[in-house]
Amino acid sequence: MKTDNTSLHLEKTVPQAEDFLPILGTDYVELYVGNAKQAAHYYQAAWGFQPVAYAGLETGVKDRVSYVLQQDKIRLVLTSPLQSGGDINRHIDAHGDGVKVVALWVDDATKSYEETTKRGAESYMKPKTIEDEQGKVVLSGIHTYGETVHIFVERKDYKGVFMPGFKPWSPAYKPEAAGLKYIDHMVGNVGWNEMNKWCEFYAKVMGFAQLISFDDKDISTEYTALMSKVMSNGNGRIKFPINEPAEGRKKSQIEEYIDFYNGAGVQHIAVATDNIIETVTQLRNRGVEFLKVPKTYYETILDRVGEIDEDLEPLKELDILIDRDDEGYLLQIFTKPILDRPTMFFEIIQRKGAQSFGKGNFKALFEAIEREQELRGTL
Ligand code: TYF
Ligand code: FE
Repeated sequence: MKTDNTSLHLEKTVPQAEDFLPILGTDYVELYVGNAKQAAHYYQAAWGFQPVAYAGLETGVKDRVSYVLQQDKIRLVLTSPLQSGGDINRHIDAHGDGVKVVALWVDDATKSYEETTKRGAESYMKPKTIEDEQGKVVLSGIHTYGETVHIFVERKDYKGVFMPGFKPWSPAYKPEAAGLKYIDHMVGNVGWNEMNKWCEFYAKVMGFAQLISFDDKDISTEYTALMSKVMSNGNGRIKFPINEPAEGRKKSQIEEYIDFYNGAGVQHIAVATDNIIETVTQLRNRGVEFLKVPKTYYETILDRVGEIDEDLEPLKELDILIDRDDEGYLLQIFTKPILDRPTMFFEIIQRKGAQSFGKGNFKALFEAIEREQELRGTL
């Protein structure tokens, strides 16, 4: 595996001025889960998310329940069915708990829908306006990989806590936040040889461009057994790496995901902090489990990344990984899968200039994942 610091650059296939899909940021991420009440408790207790809004029987919704949680700019919606049958149950049966919606915050949800569907996006939801005393929200949606969808959210005329249909939710239990700030990137796993198709989807349908952080010859199949490209929107606020499995010595972690998720889906959500030592200490104390790297990783790390602001000792203690590119360095760590199925996990990332994704850590990271696969007997 080569770990050279090939510079990261954006191939501007779409000049900023012509961005037909301006995105302000990630609006929310909705997971379909088996038991939203308990999932909400987990994200509060373990991750420090704060309760925001609720929809369910008490608000006149009969078939489902949703909890909205927030930490700084990161908003999660946890939704469970209240009845048998229907799309949510079917989604959970097929995939286990997982991300259904990656919602994107836009100024004009109608135009976002028109621009993307006319370029070939498959419609999920025609533009619709929902209203209450706090104002109105316009929503529209398109399909992406697997059963995942993007919903465009236009909320410039809305003052409420989340959106019409939800009421403020303020339970007495409010554990302290853990320093998570915003979603840095969200990664999709797609099937064999499907990476280019989905990268083209983001390029053609959504006007994204590829961030080049390495080229094909840098990828060694010995450890990685995957291929990955990063797609980014015009203003760089949205970054979607796309992985596909590759033939390696052992079963690709991407293939393991696809087997257990029953298809393509969101593999990891990377959340940014500006103090990773503090954040990871908090999360560990609250029961979040992270991948371990051999302590030998730290023996040569400073030769590879040079000087850093942090003391090495706490990073080593917490299994935090370090990488450098020509713009700076980054600190990152990965949780074990957060579900019983070996599917979704989280990454905690602190960027100190570097805009890449930790290529120099791939070998250590993938070996750590392989050790977990070994324990599961899925290699
Ligand atoms: O998002 C990324 O590209 C990094 C590295 O299966 C990575 O977080 C890539 C593939 C993967 C796990 C992590
Ligand atoms: Fe990542």
